This record gives sequence, structure tokens and C-alpha cells, in this order.
Amino acid sequence: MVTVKECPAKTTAQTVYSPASAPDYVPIALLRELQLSRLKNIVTRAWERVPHFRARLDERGLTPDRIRSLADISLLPFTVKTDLRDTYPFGLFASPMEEIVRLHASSGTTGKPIVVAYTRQDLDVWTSVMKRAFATCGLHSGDVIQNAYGYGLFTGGLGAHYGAEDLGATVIPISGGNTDRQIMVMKDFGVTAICCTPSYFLHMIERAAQLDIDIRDLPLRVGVFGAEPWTSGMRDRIERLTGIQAFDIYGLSEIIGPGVAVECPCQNGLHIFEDHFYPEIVDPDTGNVLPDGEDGELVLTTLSKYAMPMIRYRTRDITALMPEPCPCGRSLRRMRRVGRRTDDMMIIRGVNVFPSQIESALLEVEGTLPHYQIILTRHHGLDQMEVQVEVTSESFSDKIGALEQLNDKIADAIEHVLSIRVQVTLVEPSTIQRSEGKAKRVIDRRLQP
Ligand code: DLL
Repeated sequence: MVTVKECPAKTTAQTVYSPASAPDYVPIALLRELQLSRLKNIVTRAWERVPHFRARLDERGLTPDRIRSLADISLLPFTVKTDLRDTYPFGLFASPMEEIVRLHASSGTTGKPIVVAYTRQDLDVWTSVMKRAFATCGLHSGDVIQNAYGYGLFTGGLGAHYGAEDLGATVIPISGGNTDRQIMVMKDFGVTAICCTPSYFLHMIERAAQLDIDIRDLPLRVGVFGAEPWTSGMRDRIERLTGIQAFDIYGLSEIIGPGVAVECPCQNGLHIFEDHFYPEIVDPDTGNVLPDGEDGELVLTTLSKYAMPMIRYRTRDITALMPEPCPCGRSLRRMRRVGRRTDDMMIIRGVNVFPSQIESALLEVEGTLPHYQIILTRHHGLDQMEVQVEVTSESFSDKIGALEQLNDKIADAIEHVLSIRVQVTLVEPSTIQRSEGKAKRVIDRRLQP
């Protein structure tokens, strides 16, 4: 055990930290030691029990005892989404079915889902990281948490549920959907925190206004939003409209579900629960490990997952590690918020475009709601992009000239970000379909006849 100075934001007392009693504040040397011993264990477990992983190591002439330092992780092969598809449904499991107590699945865009498994111990780890995540957002027993992430095969609902219960908070397991009931519950049950996708919360804000309810008058003070990319501009908008503090939470089914990383009150990057998930950033094209601070693809290794260890999983999420200490005092490294995925990049007239860039541009323009959709089509072999943007009812009732001006303003804002002019179409309020979970930002009509 090591004695270190407590974060000034908390108390000025001297405190003793250990991985068991205060994992978020554990001294870095101790954390690295813990990570290495867990890494060795997990690689051995995967090698002994998962034929797919063993074959990959054999191809490279590697055995688990070759892992002597954390840097040696770069010797290990990557795991990619197709590895999960190719071994569907249970091929990557490292535990017998008698020890697996839960399955979840992520729908995926094509064909069969990805199936993920948990032992009792894995569920305990998941609960503990989610509990830590909620505590990081300033929640505690006495808070009333409305959990509007979907319950079911999606990991959001149950993942948040058990973490919130373990925290001692009162959980309302409302799941997604039925927005009027969500608002009634939020108001009548004295809800202090809400969990859902940021796009769904935006829809709740809008619906509350239609019902003449001002969220600022309610006891709601915290939002724990994730499962999809959202910009810091969107956060500002949400906080301004509701008076709550909006935190970003990140995770993915293949690794555990929600609870891989979360923002602290500094709201500058997400602390990764590094005692369970080892992060690397790689160049998406070459797979080479990139230095801290550089943007690249996040690769995660589960350090304590029994049922389905994931070694160097390529998340396709683009971010960077922020090695500088955080003023909150947590020793866990941070990653920048995830705004892009390697696979949601569109190439329009030779320019790389991500949906989050469109969102940032729209948030700069008054008179629009951040409800938008990108329609991709192909004319004579060239990709075309149309951005449909909902305007507020006040703007919509304006004269045609004012709407044309707004259209130009939006096209200018997008051009400023992308350096190309795209077609902008203003649509009436409530025309773009609202999602109760992850928003569908891009409609791809390029392959339609
Ligand atoms: O979305 C788990 C989750 C539930 C996270 C609730 C947070 C809150 P999947 O359905 O497997 O799992 O989708 C994982 O969603 O690889 C990212 O591309 C994206 N994603 C998740 N959280 C964020 C976030 C859950 N905070 C995929 N910011 C990931 C940006 C996110 N993207």
C-alpha cells in the first residue's frame, strides 16, 4: 500500500489507497502492477480455453509466458468483429455453459448478432464498474435514477440497473420508449438522474416542452448519456435547456457493456476503468500503436473477464488517450470523447465526412433543432450527401425568405467545417423519426437501384 495526497477537490487529508478500497485513486505504479498480473492471467486463460485464440498465438509462435511487461501486449494478435461473427454464437467462450449466467447480444447491422457471455464473477465486475461510473457522476444513495436505456439483449438497461442498485440509489427500470410516461414518472417520482441515449433525452426535452413542463423546475440534476456519439455542443445545448449536468458514458457489448469509461465532474475526457480494461490507440490502417495524445482506433483488452476474454479488440471507435493527470485526482487515464467510428466515415467529393461534424456545424446555427439526418445517394458514380435539418416551430412559421436565409446559414456552417457545399433541406418540426435508443443519423440509399 502507498500513501498519497488526496485530491484537493475531495479533502486535504492523507489517505491510503489500495485497488480494493479505492480503485479510482490507486497509485499508478500499483495500477500497472495489477494490470500486468491480470493480463498474464487472462492471456493464459484464453490460450488454454479458446481454440480460436490459441491458433492465433500458435501462428505467431507465441505462448502466454512471453508476456512479461505491459508493452508486450503489442505482440498479441488483434480480435475483430468478424472473429465474433465467424465463431457465432458461442465459439469465443472460455467458460462452460454451467458457469455462464447471462447472455447479451448486439444487433449489428447485417445478419446474425454478436453474442456475449458473463459468469457470475463477470456480472460482479460489471456491477462494480457501473457503480463506480455513477459515483463518478456524483450520484449516491438517495438519488432516484430513471433508467431509460433499453432492457433486453442490449447491455444498456441491465448494465446500468445493477450498478445503480449497488450504489444504493433508487432505480426506476422504465426502459426506453413511451415518452409521455417517461416525463410523468420523471416529474411525479422526484427523479434526480436519468440514463438514456443523448438523442432520446433530446426528444424527452422537446416532448416535455409540448406538455408545458419545464425540466428546470424538476429535481433532475444529472444525466448519464452514452451508447452513441454526441458532441460537446450537444452537451452544452442539453445542459442549457434543462439545467442538469450531462455526463458521457462509454462502453460496448464485446468488452462488457456500459461502464468501460465515464466522465468525472471536470467533463474533460472519460476515465477508463483501467483495472479491468486495458486501452491502446492504434493507427486504423497499419495497426501500429500510437503515442498518447494522438487520435486513432481504440483497442481494448479485458483484464478480468472470465466467460469471454477479449484480447486487443478493435473497437473501430476513434479517440485519443490523455495521459495528463485529471484535476479530480483519479489516477485512471482518460480518453477523449468518441465522436467518430472508422466505419461511419463517408467520402463526399473526395472529402472525409463524419456525422459528428455535421452535428457540430448545426449546433452553431440558431433556429434549428439538433435533429438531423444525412441521406446518401449516388448519381453517375458520385456520392451525394443531403442533410435534412429540422427547424424550430418559430422558424418554420417565418416567411419563405427567412427560411432561405436559414438554409444558407446552415450550408455555410457545414461548408466551414467540411470545406465542401452540401445540399441542405429544412424540414418541419417532428418530421425526422425519433429514436428511443441509438439515433440513426445516416440513411444510405447508394446501393438502391
Ligand atoms: O452501446 C453500451 C452502452 C450502453 C454504452 C449504454 C453506454 C451507455 P453496443 O450496443 O455494443 O454497446 O454499442 C457500442 O456504441 O463501439 C461506440 O461506437 C458507441 N458508443 C457507446 N458509448 C458511446 C459514447 C453500448 N459515449 C458502440 N460516445 C461503441 C460515442 C459510443 N459512442
